[in-house]
Amino acid sequence: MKKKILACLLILFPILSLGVAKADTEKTKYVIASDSSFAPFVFQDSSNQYTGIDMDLIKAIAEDQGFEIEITNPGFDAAINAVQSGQADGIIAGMSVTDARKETFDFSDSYYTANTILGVKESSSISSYEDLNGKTVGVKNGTASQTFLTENQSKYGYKIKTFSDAASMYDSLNTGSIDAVMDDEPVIKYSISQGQKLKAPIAGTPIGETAFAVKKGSNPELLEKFNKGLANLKANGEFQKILDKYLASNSTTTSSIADETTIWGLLKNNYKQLLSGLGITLSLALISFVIAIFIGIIFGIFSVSPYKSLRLISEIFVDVIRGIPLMILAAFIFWGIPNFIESLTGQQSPINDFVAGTIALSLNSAAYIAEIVRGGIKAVPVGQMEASRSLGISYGKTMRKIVLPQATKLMLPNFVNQFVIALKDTTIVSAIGLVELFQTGKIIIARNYQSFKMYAILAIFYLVIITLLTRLAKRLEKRIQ
Ligand code: ASN
Repeated sequence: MKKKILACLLILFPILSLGVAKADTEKTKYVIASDSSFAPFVFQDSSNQYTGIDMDLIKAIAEDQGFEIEITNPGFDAAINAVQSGQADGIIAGMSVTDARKETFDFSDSYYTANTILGVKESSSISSYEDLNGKTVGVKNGTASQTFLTENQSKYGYKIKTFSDAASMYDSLNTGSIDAVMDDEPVIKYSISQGQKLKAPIAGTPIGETAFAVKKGSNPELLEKFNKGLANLKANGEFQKILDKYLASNSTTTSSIADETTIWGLLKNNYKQLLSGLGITLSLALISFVIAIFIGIIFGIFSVSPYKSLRLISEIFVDVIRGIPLMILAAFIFWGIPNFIESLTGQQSPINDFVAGTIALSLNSAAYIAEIVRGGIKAVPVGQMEASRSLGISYGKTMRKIVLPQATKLMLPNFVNQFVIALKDTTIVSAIGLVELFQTGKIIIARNYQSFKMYAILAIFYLVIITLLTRLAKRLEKRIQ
């Protein structure tokens, strides 16, 4: 068994490291990761651009200090992972400075002080922590609020439910599957000011200063530039202007909740984003499927080879890949491997999320395709191979000319099936923060809380695409048959 595992790591490692690009030692541009929905710190405005205190602040500091930035918004937990694995250079996401975090992050000077606070539905009767006994409180994974809840759980006897993003958390509160949420005070208060039917019955508890962070020991110059820039902006009044823009009671920045209450309004405001998400979903599915067919056929043919070693390699590949959930495979490639390489070489080795997603999906589908190919070949009666070999025709030629043409016909319907599965599986890959169609929808919901309509739109998008593609594939299949 040990040998098997070692052999499969040897096979997988070169494949996985293909997509890994070495980072430049001299940085001209910094990748900054942030939350996907944490208004007023970071959220999408009505034209789908990320805005908020954090976005304005990091842009102003970059301009003040003369460096370039690229911002990604995968969500808080994913942003933290991105910085720890070297996918991003820094994180700005209303992030609280805590002692535990100081072990793994270096923090800038503080630019805000936030409390964590309990949010409940307007109609809720919860008015103290004691009322939470037996109730369920939602919280975003990896946040300071989660630490607060965990530390006080035995005292108040509530259950904790963790979410990977704000959208699903607030949705669950709205639908009643959880009784309360714990989040930063400015965030809950901002939602209330934007018309969300929430209230905060208990005074907030301090969770620390809010600051920008880099991975401990890396990018010290970026931290220094941030601090210098922040000091300059505080001195020239720019910083206060940014705060006022989002926090003052007459603040004019609103998300476009009002015009997004109908399906038509949702589509009208977000069609560009949805189409771009759809483009990513289709590219992911198609590219990974082509690669998967290639790898799958090779391993499928290995699996029926007269050579035991080839059969063994194929068996290991299929067993390992089928035995690992796709989401873990994607997280391993996107966060795990760069983290491992960095710990070995000391060099940041970020891998693009699309590349990581494509590799994960390709490997996953390849394992199933290898099985389809094996089944197809096995379904061709052995007599045919024997007859051909007894006529003196080589194994390779018999495979190519006699067995494979018949097997292919048998495999076709399964290929179509596998493609549909691969297309649906793209949604799983959104876990690494890749903004494909599903993630696009979740980001939109995080802004307007229209989960019923938005998920209905997404379901219809997938249904239409999958129906069209299966029809097309059926036609092709008929022609080939
Ligand atoms: N305030 C949260 C934390 O530091 C950050 C967030 O949810 N974006 O954990």
